[in-house]
Amino acid sequence: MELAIDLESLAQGIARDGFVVVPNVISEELLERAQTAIERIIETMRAEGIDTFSESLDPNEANLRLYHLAAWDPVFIELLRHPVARALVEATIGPHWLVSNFTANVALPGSGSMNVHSDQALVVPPPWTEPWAINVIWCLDDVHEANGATRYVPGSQHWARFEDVPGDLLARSVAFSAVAGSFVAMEGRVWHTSGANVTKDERRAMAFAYYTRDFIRPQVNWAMVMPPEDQAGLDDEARRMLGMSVMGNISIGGALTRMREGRRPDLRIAPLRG
Ligand SMILES: O=C(O)CCC(=O)C(=O)O
Repeated sequence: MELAIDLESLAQGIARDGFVVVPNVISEELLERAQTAIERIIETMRAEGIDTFSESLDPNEANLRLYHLAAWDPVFIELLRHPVARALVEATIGPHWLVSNFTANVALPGSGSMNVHSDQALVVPPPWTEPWAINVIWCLDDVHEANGATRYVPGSQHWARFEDVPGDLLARSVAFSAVAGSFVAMEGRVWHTSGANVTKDERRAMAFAYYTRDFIRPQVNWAMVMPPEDQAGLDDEARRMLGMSVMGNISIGGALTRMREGRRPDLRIAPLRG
């Protein structure tokens, strides 16, 4: 299924519009496993007395917030490594990235919007002149305006500082629409929010895989939230994505490295003086 996808035009869509919707990108089987995992996490949180309401984010308890999904169930690591997601992450923020966070927002009828924000502005001070972050938003249900699909502000990826941000953000925002099993790849500078779920009986589950350039400290310290026995089972690639390699922040290089330009084109070599 992935073979039919034109990655270059999807990446161009993100560069032009700030986002792209990739429909039906996973199998029914993978979608069902992710949906089941979300249900299981909610049950476990309730059983263990972990609050699903995040008072700092949401206006009422109809939004269920699930954090650090990759530490709860390996199906989310599978989503993090999805080849189309990864290709769009790398086309947008380059080859050196980490998974900063992976959360779900399950919006039940009656849920309202959070504050409109840009995810890059949460982790990097202005000016925001290029994308250093990207969200791959997995739609685990059909999402549309009435059930509270994520809303984005068109053109907001061009706002470089807080002074550029207008006051009427919600009025300017537009809802995404996608079927379950799709994702929306949205670069980190796009201002957005959750919609209000005004349906009587529709649940809206979306999971936000948030990738950032690797010099930005991730929002989650994966080594602290993932049980040691699960960490022991991770392969090298998963450890690298989650920032659990032995070394960190060594990818850019600079004057310290003795690598010769050309041998490692991924390293930027600063000229040595004198
Ligand atoms: O749930 C949504 O639609 C948006 C969530 C979001 O932007 C966030 O959690 O930062």
